[in-house]
Order: sequence, then structure tokens, then C-alpha cells
Amino acid sequence: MNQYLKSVIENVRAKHAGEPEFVQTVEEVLSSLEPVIDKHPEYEKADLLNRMVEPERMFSFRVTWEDDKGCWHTNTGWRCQFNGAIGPYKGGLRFQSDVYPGIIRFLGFEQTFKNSLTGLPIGGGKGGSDFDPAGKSDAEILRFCQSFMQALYRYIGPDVDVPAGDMGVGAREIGYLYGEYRRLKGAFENGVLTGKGFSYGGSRIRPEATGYGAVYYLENVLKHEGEDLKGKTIACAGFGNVTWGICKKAAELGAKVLTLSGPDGYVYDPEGVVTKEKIEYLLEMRASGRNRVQDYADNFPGVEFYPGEKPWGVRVDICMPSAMQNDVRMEQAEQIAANRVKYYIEVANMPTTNDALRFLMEQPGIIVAPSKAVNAGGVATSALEMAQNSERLVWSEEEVDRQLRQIMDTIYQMSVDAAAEYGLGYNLVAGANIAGFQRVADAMMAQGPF
Ligand code: 2IT
Repeated sequence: MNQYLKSVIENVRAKHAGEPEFVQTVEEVLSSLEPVIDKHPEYEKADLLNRMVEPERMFSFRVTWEDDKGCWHTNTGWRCQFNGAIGPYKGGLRFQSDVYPGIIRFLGFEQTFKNSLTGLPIGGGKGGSDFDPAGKSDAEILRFCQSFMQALYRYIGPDVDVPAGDMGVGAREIGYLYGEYRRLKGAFENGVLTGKGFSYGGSRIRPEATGYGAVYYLENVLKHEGEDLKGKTIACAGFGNVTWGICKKAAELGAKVLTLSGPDGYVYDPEGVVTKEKIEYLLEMRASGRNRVQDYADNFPGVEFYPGEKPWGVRVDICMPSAMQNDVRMEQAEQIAANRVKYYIEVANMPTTNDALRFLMEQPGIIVAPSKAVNAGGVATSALEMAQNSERLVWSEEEVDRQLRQIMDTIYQMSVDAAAEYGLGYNLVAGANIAGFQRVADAMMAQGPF
């Protein structure tokens, strides 16, 4: 391996030994960049890679909130402003009990490359808290969000850093966070957060965008193989906003999602999550805060529930891991290969361990697409929300959807072209890493030391 690349990876391993998710994403991305680094010795001279793996700024803050019984609790909040070379920091907030700096750092790093791929002027950022929203009342969520924003509001702004949602942060939380920001600043400030409700500056299609974008990307992959979505079966994971969007668009295009999952196991619906009633029920499951996928099987006849299991052993045409990081490990990857699944389309951020990803990419019959390209429609539509807010305009559903589709087609094509340019063949994973890297690298080289 290129000596400079190797030394950067070793630095990260040594410095972040307690943050395996961050080490994993750095190894995955940097190993794709070898031909680029070989070709550009000036990057080593500028120490570009060590700069790229170091966030520009990352901070933590205390978040104290009062529960419904009058007891106070203290959580930690984080914001990582990873890379602002191509635009204001942009990325979601994740509220989940297992959040710690390694999760925020890995997500911020991924976000930098993903945002670059969209072709829009957004830098990479991420934040969140180890607060667990499960089982909390609406009033508790409100008080937590208000306290979180009281600590964060000084450090964000429409030209500085524009947070959005991620796991545990949906439209309700964004509403509460935004209300507190507006109260503290006494200004609307172009909406400052994305994923807002439509009545106060949110964009049409933003709730659907990550799932729709993933399906639009998938259509490009299928087209390359001379196929389309009609009659295809899909295994998804999770049952949140992203999976909901996939189900909705897949159903519209004649495909069906057969599996959903949750912390309690997975469900298999032989008819597919295709009716309006079933698709809308996912929203109810999320709003209930129960975090249980078994509810779906209890509610619809003919659906089987498999407690404690993952859906990756089910025979389908397409796997779309859309729940969370490291959901697919070697064991699941082997099942997927044994089932002769042709399309492995990552959706969640880093849903595959590096060894499993390498294994799947080496299988001759499997096409692998990486999450940072596939799920980029979410943040791209956030950037469209920012554009509408700063223009003080509202675009129609058709207009946002048209732009989303175009962005996804371009991301796919850029990835294909980047891999081909470096002699890597049809490699969507390396292509996305190279194309995402190139734009940020050019901007950083142009701006001097930072
Ligand atoms: O992982 C992601 O891209 C997101 N959670 C969305 C970020 C955004 O700013 O819309």
C-alpha cells in the first residue's frame, strides 16, 4: 500500500483506538483512494489526508432536562464540524443511548464525502446526544430539545452549520429544536435547521427523500444490468423514515419490500409492504415510540415475526440494509451470497463491516452500492430546503422530486466515471469514495492550510 496512506491509517488507528466505527470508515474510504494518492504526490506534501481525518472542530456540551416526575437528568451533546471546505457544515443529529464521540466522528467523516457527492455547496457535520428518546413523553422530548438547543445555538447558523435529523430526531424534534433556536435568536434565520415541517420552511419531499433517492439510485444500477424494478423483491431493515420512503417508492414502481426489522427481530410479509395502509402504519409504529417491529406482524394477517433475528437470510432479489451501522457482518454476508442475491444496496450509514463489504464485493454475481452515494438524496434535499429558505421560495413537489432524481442520477454517473478513470472497472464503492474525495481535496488545496 502507498506509504503515505498507510501512515495516515496507522495514525488514526493509534489515536482513535477506542472509536472502532471511526477507524472502520477511515480504513474503508482511504483504501479506495490509493490510485488517487499515487497519482497526486502534492497531496502528501500538503499533508491533505491527515487534515481530512481531523475534524475542523468538535465539541461536547451538557444537556440537563427535567422529567415528568420533576427529576433532573444530565446527558452529553456533541457537534462535530468535520469539514467546511465546500460549504457550511451540514449533517444530522442522532439521539440514541449508544451515541459517543466515535459515532459522531464516523458519521461526520462519512457526511463530508457524501455531501461532496451531491454536487451541492454543503460541508460535513454531525451531532447528537446519548439521550434515549424511547419511552419518553412528548413533554420530556420538548424539554430535552430546548435544553439541547440552549447549548448549541451559538455555534450554528445558516452560513455556519445547519443541523438536521438522524436516528431519534424526526419532524417533532426538529420542530422543538427550531422553536427554541428562534426564541433565543429572535430571528427566523433562513430556517437554520432542515427537515422542518412544511408550514414553517420545510421542503416538499424531504421526509421521503432518503428512501426515494435510494430507489432512484437503485434504478440506475438495475438499468446498467438491463433490468428494472417491476416484480423485484427487496429485503429492508428498520421501519423508520428511510425504510418508509423505500417502501413507498418501491411499491409505486412495482417492486415490493418483504422484510422490516427492529431491535426485537424482523418481520416477513409475503405480500410486501405495498398497500397505503401498511406503508402508513410504519409512521404510526415510529410515532408510538415503542420501537417494536412485532407490532407490524400483530396488526396485519399473514405476516411472520422472527424474534431476535435479522432479515438477511431471506431470499430476495435486492438487499437494502436501511437500519443502522454494522447490521451486516460476515455471517449475514455469507447468507446473502449463498442466497444468490444480485443487488446489495447499502442505505444506512456504514451498514456493513469492512470484512463483510470486501467479501460481498469479491462475489462475482453481486453488485454492491455504497451508502454514502445511495442515501445522499436525504442531505441533498436538505440542501434544496436551504436553497428555498434563502430564496424565500417554496418549490412544488414535482420540482423537488425532479431535482432529487437528477442529483441521484449524477451521483451514480460520477461514481461510475471516477472508478473507470482510475482503472477500477465498475466499482461503485471506490468510485463514490474517489468522486467525493476529489471535490473536497480540490477545495482544500485551493484554500491553503486549514
Ligand atoms: O445521514 C444523513 O445524511 C442525514 N442524517 C441527513 C443529514 C441532513 O443534513 O439532511
